[in-house]
Amino acid sequence: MVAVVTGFAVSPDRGRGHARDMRVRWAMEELGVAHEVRLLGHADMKEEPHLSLQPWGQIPTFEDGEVALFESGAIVLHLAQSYPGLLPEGRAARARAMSWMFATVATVEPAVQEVETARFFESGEGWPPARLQAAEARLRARLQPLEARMAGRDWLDEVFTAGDLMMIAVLRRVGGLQERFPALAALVARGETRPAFARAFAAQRAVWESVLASGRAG
Ligand code: GTB
Repeated sequence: MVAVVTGFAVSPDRGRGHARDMRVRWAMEELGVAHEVRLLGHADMKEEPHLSLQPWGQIPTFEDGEVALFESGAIVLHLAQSYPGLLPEGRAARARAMSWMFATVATVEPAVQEVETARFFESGEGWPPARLQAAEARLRARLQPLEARMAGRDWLDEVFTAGDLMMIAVLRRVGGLQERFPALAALVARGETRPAFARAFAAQRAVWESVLASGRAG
């Protein structure tokens, strides 16, 4: 049996690998999990059977035999616990890796998303400059301690873990990282050079290339 993950049929990220199926695809490539991707249009996402898998009609979801999951962090954690390679052996190091996973989705990603919402998704909706600046300041406050932590390190902890994978997937969406947070930009670059990342990126990119070729890009 092959695991199935869902992704956008026409991704608003235009093939940049910024949507949350990318982290699941990447984790599966790191772990050697055979999988297929079920591509969904917007209407498919908001009706059954997808709604039974994801209450808000979002991607990604994950199905593997009797396991059906939503929430990208939960999916990556499930994968990391099911196959060796993304969580260290030692109990303490394993627990720290999970902390980084939760820190990504609970502490860093909301700040990234708030800035994205203001800058891109709701840019025409008159966000007052002061509110945008406040969102930018909240994001900086999340990223500065991470930048400091990365001094002299390759990864967030001793070895590459699911915590790095999650954090890198989110940091890729931050504009001007190289200029403002060079150590985080280096972390992202390190992640992006991993063969598993390249395979996952190419797979989602191929979906966008076929959208372009078929004239459905909009
Ligand atoms: N907490 C959930 C998770 O981590 O799985 C959030 C899932 C989620 O936000 N999914 C988004 C979705 O399905 C796609 S990834 N949105 C459609 C909807 O809600 O109707 C978010 C995303 C979208 C687009 C870009 N982009 O264009 O760069 C980046 C990220």
